Amino acid sequence: MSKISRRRLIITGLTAAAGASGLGVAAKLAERYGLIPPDAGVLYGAGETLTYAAQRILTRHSLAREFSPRDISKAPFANEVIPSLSEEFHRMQRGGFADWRLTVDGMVGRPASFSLRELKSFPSRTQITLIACEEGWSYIAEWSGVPLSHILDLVGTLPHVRYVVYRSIQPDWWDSIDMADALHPQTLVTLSMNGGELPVPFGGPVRLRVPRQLGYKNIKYITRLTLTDNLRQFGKGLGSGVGGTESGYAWYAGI
Ligand SMILES: Nc1nc2c(c(=O)[nH]1)N[C@H]1C(S)=C(S)[C@@H](COP(=O)(O)O)O[C@H]1N2
Ligand SMILES: [Mo]
Repeated sequence: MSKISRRRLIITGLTAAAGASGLGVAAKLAERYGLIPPDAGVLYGAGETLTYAAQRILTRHSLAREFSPRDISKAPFANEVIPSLSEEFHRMQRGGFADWRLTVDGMVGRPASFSLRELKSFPSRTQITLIACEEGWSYIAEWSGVPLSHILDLVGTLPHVRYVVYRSIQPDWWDSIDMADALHPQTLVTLSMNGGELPVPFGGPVRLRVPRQLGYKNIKYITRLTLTDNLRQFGKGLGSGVGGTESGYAWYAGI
């Protein structure tokens, strides 16, 4: 069966099942095709599964909208960082983040740890996109950085990997994305904003920008990427920390 007709079949099936016999059947279909988000069955259950599965089938390759330079917000809003940054962070900040490392481990062929200088030497992509907080505000900015896919190529992901877990220097702030988002060209290990250094309030020196998902998936002060085939071993096993599922927000926050 061709890819398109298989896709159409799955989505028709999901929609019909949700309409006719309720979301439970849709969830069963999604399970058969490996489209279950890690927080399904907890707060959102079948409804979340349907959203995630439908988006994955329909928009796997779609791009988040990119804007033109005149759309860039004059006064971008930096959300308050809670808890405040540690003394370790400020020590590195005083040293121009020369000691900052991004460690990549888990299901990779060649675990690695990159300095900021190394990250800056990698191929870079620049894009003007919108970031939207679930609490209602949004702004548009230009972000540059290394496509996450490039870093994954460097370390070599193992065949059965399913998620990238990304962690911040703030231990409670971590999240994860599936490989469709991890390999997506707009998912950036972000190092710069509006043409300059990425300011600390906006997540500098290193932030993960996932422009196809809501603000809380865009974790600031990234220090570690872990490739895995299951999320149960991280935190409460729901795929994210205080910014996401542990506070009742959906793991998949596609926009
Ligand atoms: N490490 C860390 N990452 C974080 C947060 C945070 O407090 N700490 N806040 C999140 C939330 S809830 C949102 S909406 C966005 C806000 O991004 P902004 O400050 O660029 O507006 O960052 C996300 N990433
Ligand atoms: Mo947010």
